Amino acid sequence: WTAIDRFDFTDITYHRSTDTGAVRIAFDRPEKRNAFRPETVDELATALDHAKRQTDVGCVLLTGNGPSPKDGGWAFCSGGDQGIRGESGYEYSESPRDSDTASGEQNDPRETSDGVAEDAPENVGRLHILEVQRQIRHIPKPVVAVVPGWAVGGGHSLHVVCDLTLASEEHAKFLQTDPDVGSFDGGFGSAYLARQVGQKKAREVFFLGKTYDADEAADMGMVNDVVAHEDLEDTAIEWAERMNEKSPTAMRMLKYAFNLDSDGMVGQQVFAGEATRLAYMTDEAQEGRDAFNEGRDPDFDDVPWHY
Ligand code: 1HA
Repeated sequence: WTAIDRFDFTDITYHRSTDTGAVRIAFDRPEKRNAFRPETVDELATALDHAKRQTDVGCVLLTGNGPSPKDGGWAFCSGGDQGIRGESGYEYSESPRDSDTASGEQNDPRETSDGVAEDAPENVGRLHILEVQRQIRHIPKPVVAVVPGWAVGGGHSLHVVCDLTLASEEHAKFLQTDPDVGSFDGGFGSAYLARQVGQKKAREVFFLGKTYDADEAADMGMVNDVVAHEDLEDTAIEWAERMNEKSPTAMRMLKYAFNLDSDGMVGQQVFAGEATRLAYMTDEAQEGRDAFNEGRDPDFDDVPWHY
């Protein structure tokens, strides 16, 4: 792996495989079981957006660094950081508003009379993790959840949203605590989980809050494979290699086809966008474009009505 160091990430690490065409994005707060705070989610969004744009990268591995220096525990992600949850949501550790006013500097022309820069992001107390879920759904390449330990709460929902899940035999554990902490992922985390494991089992996951080990999660249908902890990352790379050998267009269309069923008209829009991209590459579409630009009627006479 080579570190992609153009970003100044503090809460995640971001690497690119030197020879596989894969990137590895990892939560890097092991002492908190890789819980995410607003900064973590913003970094994740940036890394996923970057990964999306790399036309020679065919697979994203999403994982959690470990073990914890405190107690040796492993985690994929334990969801929202409960320690920074304010009265109306999750808060940035240093509010841009607070730091601006605290600095006492009043000379920035962007600042209003109360010393707050007009374009400074406000501490809106919100985790944009659902946007990250949508990024994972829509990134045109497979995203693999590589689960070395706990996948809990919003971390559990992230693994559910990923295209594939690979779990550590010894350390992976799956648990939904949302209703214990007054939270509820009423979107993919629950409804899409039900499509994976069935309604009764999904309701059990949320309503009983049992902990499942890797084998139980695989039997349930929400984990694709279970491997020895020491083989976890090598297996993930093998999967990435395997997927990278396939036709990029076919893989993209398949991912969007699988999504369509549960994405409604947004799914149709994404799938149709890809169909348009393919159609634009034909002589037929280019004749339409050229005719317009040349101010003449299009000539589709040679285009067969395929059946
Ligand atoms: O559901 C959503 C959302 C839904 C819709 C829209 C947005 C959403 C945004 C977020 C979420 C959520 O993620 S809600 C669910 C939030 N997460 C949790 O409720 C999990 C809380 N953690 C645990 O249940 C347990 O810690 C654990 C099962 C993950 C691990 O247990 P273990 O191995 O016994 O370790 P433990 O001693 O509990 O934890 C180790 C350290 O990590 C502790 O810190 P320390 O005492 O050493 O200082 C612990 O406090 C910390 N830690 C673990 N999880 C979190 C955490 N700190 C902050 N936030 C955490 N989530």
